[in-house]
Amino acid sequence: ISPSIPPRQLKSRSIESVAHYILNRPVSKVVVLTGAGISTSAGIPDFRSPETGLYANLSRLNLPYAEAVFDIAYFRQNPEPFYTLAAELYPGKFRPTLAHSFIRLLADKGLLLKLFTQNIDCLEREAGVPGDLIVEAHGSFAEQSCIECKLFYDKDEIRKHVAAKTIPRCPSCDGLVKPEIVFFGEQLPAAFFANRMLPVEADLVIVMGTSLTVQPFASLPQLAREDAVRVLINKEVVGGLGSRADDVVVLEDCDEGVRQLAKALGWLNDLEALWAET
Ligand code: CNA
Repeated sequence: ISPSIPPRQLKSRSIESVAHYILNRPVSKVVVLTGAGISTSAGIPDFRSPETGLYANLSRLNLPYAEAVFDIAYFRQNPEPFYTLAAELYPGKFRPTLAHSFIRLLADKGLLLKLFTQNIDCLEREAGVPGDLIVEAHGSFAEQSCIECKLFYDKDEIRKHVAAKTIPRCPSCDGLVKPEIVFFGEQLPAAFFANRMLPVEADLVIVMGTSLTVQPFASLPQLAREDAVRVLINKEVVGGLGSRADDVVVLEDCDEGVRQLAKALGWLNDLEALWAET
């Protein structure tokens, strides 16, 4: 963090100044970049938090290395660890967090240009963020297909397999079926590449709950223009955020960070009402 650089767009590097910037500029293009940290308060562990993250708790799966559970080459040989984990993480069990509702609120106010999420839990959709404003950069559990012939696989069928802890196979070629979440070694969805330059258009980029370690997603904040404001709400400083004049770093829990921002905007009641409905 470089607090010595004086801000240019903001009066000070504070949440209150960000709220003033949003309300008075007027800011109309907000890009939000999220990761697993916005869903931990829903009860879904992230990957890399030291004690609670999935990577610290995978010994029961007997993996050669933690990332193997999401590695396409390993999945071909042994899909069981992934399906064991999928049963625990499968959408439908979790409630969106206040941070998800804040993104919905930005959309409702007509400010959200795009949400890029690395999450696969579909909680943004469940919070009511319109689908056309979401780029699921690492795919999601929303669809599934055969990894060999790519045949689409039925949602109810995969749910049955996940619940029964059996491995779904393609009815056409007997290949393994996998939810369309992006594994290490796989290409990101076309929607990511079609939208990846949008941060250049943003007046405000909000980064929340991500370690920014997975490329190419991790490069998105750098695309923000120098005259745009960038806000990081995270438990730790990541991705060099804080280094620019108009960067604001909020080292807080995501829900607490959005609560503070909503309060400064005069939107706290709207936010809490939205969240109560989900
Ligand atoms: P990560 O690498 O585990 O990093 C999480 C970041 O969030 C870390 O910097 C934490 O300090 C921070 N953090 C955790 N909890 C909070 C909190 N409550 N408030 C503020 N900050 C917090 O996860 P990334 O998303 O950066 O890594 C990318 C991977 C994680 C993607 O490929 C995802 O598919 C994958 N993932 C997704 C989910 C999900 O969908 N909910 C869960 C676990 C992993």
